[in-house]
Amino acid sequence: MGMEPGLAWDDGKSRGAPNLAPVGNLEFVSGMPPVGPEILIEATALDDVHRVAAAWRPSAAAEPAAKISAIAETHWNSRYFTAEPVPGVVVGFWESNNPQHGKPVALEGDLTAAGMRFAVVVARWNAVITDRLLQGALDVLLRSGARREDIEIVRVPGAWEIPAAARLIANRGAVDAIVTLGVLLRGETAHYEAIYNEVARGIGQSQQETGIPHAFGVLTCETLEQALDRAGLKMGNKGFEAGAAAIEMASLRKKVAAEQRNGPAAR
Ligand code: DLZ
Repeated sequence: MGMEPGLAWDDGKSRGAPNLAPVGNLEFVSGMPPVGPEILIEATALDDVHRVAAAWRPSAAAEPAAKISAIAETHWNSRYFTAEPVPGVVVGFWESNNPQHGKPVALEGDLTAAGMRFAVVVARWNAVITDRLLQGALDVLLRSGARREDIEIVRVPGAWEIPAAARLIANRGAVDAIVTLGVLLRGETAHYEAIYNEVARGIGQSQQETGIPHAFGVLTCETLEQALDRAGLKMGNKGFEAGAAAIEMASLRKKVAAEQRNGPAAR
């Protein structure tokens, strides 16, 4: 049905197994008061659902009004009513009072860098650009809560040297993520394709083999102007974006480790 399992709950009196979809939640339950529906359907506009259910009820005039209950507050911070479209089949409809409720359960990193350590490996070649990328990366790391003394800046001659330096740092440890920054200009770089392929491959390989997130902030541009646009002018600052990706991946890594220790309840 295209749904993902949500977090099951059990409050001692009743229990449920939610199945979440981006705009819905069909839940099989037991022990629900007062008339004991076994299916709960989450709604985003409960009053409309109540109106439609009342209008749709077959031969509405003949059916007793009790077949559809009034909307009432629940003890779980929601509003709720039940309907019995077929005798013996009771369906509960509910809407949470919390607008964040029922969002799909996702494991994702956040942008909190407090307590994390970073290395920024930055090429000196095309320094007019890479200095701006570095400022962007430092900006997001510091604004997200990293301490200046927990950010190590590692300078290398050119993009070619970035993978080896990143690998040295990753092997040494004592960092939660590495940001790599450089600029390769097609017009000015002999064997441009070969070099950027190798730089990208080497950074990716270091990340995969060490398990430490490596954010990729190596620009590959046709011209200096294009590179400037990506270093704080027309097209944002790719150093800032790489820094944000490093924080998010470091955070994700910590969360996965916490789940391994404590189980998914840590989400
Ligand atoms: C040699 C070179 C050239 C031609 N172009 C660039 C470039 O556009 N961007 C960059 O970061 N580095 C360049 N380099 C230097 C190489 O990356 C490397 O530092 C040298 O070949 C020394 O190994």
